[in-house]
Amino acid sequence: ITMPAKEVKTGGIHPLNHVVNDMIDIFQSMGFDVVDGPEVETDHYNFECLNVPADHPARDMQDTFYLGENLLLRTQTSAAQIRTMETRKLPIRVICPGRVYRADEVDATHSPVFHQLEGLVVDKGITMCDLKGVLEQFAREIYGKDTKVRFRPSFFPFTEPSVEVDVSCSECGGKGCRVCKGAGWIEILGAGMVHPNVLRSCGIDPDIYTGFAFGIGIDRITTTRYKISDIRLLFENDKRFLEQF
Ligand code: 2U9
Repeated sequence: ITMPAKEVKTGGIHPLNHVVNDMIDIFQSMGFDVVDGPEVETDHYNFECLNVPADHPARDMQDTFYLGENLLLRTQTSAAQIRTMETRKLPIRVICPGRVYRADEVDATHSPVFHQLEGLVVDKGITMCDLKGVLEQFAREIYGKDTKVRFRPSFFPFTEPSVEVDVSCSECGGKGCRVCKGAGWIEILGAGMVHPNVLRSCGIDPDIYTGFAFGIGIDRITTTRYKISDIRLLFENDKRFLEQF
């Protein structure tokens, strides 16, 4: 009984969870509910409902792991939001954080398992103005109130029009540095107005209702916030890394 007790090491919160929790707080304060869905999805919910039919070239960019003819590991959390549109009464204002998969090679910035937080708003009279307001507010709360936000035109099959959103680099304030690779801007998310075909596939009349959606890569927000140089550190569970958060 005189032997010294074993040191009890308490667990900590993983950096990804710090970031997800902050993101959830920000969106909940703007009236969003959190929804969840399975990681094993059907081709129908992961692709077909999102305006990506079997022969669409966008399937290439979202190649994933197939568990059978129609079963796969989800490439985005959108399916959970499709189910929300099918079952909930309108208006809808939801976010869906979770793990997603793509058949990517592992390197410092890519992982076949990563994390997203997607959001969806559907109501009468929703415009691009609402999209800009919500995402600017999010960027300022995550990166600080002086953060500048830039919207660039882009393409996604499930949104039209589509944008990619950059924030001014929090390291150099926009001058250009190693963190932003000299650009002064860091890309943080993609977004757009929900494509009428997506609304229609959930039984919502796009002539009456409109909506916007966005997808945020949680791993990227985490690596830029904590200046983590290699995404693999987030998945190796090395205590010497984890105890720093
Ligand atoms: C529904 C309809 C549309 C979600 C969206 C993006 C744009 C996007 C990327 C962010 C970084 C994927 O993890 S990432 O590589 N996502 O750019 N996601 S719009 O659009 C939806 C979602 C749900 C029903």
